[in-house]
Amino acid sequence: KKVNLAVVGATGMVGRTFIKVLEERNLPIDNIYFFSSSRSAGSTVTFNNKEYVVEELTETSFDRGIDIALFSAGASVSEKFAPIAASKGCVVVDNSSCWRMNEKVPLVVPEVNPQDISCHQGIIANPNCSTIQAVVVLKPLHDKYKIKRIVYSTYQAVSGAGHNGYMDLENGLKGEPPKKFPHPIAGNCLPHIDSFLPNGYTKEEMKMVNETRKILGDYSIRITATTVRVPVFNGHSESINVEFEKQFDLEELKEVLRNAPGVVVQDDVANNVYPMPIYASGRDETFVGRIRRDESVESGVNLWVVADNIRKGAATNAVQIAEELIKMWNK
Ligand code: 11C
Repeated sequence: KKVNLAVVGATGMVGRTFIKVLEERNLPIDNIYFFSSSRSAGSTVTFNNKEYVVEELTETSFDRGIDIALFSAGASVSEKFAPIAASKGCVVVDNSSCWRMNEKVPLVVPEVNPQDISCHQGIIANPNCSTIQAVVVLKPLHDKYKIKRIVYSTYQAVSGAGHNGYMDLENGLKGEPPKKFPHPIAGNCLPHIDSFLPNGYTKEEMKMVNETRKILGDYSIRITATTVRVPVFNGHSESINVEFEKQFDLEELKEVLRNAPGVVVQDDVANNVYPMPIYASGRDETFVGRIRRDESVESGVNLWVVADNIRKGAATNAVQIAEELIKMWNK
């Protein structure tokens, strides 16, 4: 069966990447529609060499037999329009933070918990970018060695903050003051992503804690996080310290990661080989390296994990969810 597909938030950074990834992966699409806020409506996008006019998103946008809608237009748009779309029989794959922790909404990374897709009630949430790349690597290790505790420290690119974040770095490198971030990002690090919560953590940090547990389906894992914006244009990097319940052999652990879906091991320090954001940018895989035993605990490992936050961290993951849905329908 071919599907009718919609992209909501078609003109944003993730929206444009949706279009690229949809072209590359060649989904069985019958009709495709592009929506945005009234501000960008009327502009055009090109999909498979054909021009489409971006329509304003309204309450009647989904009254035309749309099977799947990929949303990336912010949490308030998702909050209002995802239930409307779902009520018309459309399955929403939502990239915002709005529905992720809702008990009725599966939070899915296809390499990790594809089985959760089948429980959807019209909305499937796409996790936060920094969570996605972490769990792709952690899932096979959790299955084999059972994770007890995770310490995340992130080095996140400005593209995660959208076009305005990107421009703050570009203009900051020319000496201009920031507009998006509260401080200059060029030549700087900001230990501050999203807003601060009463517990002193940022929302980004708590997303990593809560989403990781939900996706791995294990609320016994203890997790803490520090998330930092760094002057990198695209590609998030993460230092992940993991403590296991079981003992492990380091060579075997590396082999587990080499065999993990969506994971590429880049770990040859003698030749200066390790993952880096400038090379992960534009790719769909998650890269892991600097794999070494944490000698301060009984059974622990340190990992360096890098991925393209706009592709695997957002657009690619959402399109993979759509592919899984289509597979399910065509069974
Ligand atoms: C960042 N992770 O890098 C954020 C962007 O919850 O979808 C994505 C925010 C989200 O700034």
